[in-house]
Amino acid sequence: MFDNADLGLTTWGGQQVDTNSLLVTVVPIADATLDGKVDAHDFNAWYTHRMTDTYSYAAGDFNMDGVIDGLDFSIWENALGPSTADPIVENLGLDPTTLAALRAAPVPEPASLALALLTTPWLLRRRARRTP
Ligand SMILES: [Ca+2]
Ligand SMILES: [Ca+2]
Repeated sequence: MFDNADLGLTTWGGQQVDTNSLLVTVVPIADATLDGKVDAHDFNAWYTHRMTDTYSYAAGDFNMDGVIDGLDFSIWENALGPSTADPIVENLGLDPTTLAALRAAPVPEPASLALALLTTPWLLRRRARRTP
């Protein structure tokens, strides 16, 4: 249950509401914005009101202990979950299929390349001596 005095919504579920309305809904934990997902907007609600005394879930008091603090941040962070995004895909703009192909491609080891470069002249000299 949420106090619309904290949210300031004018409509809820297609009906008009005011600051005296109490809103009843089921939301994921740490969903301060009541939009059904936990994201940066919920963090912003917590960040804006951090280190203040309030029982407002919409302001970021996710454990409803009357203060918005690091415990509430931890609840938000845990609700956010581990990131499934690959930073290489995101930063370089590669599609996941191309990245998977690049990762699967064999890469010659530097030691093998150096050995090949060092022995090639010796092999060529040896072959030259054998040819009449
Ligand atoms: Ca949200
Ligand atoms: Ca709290």
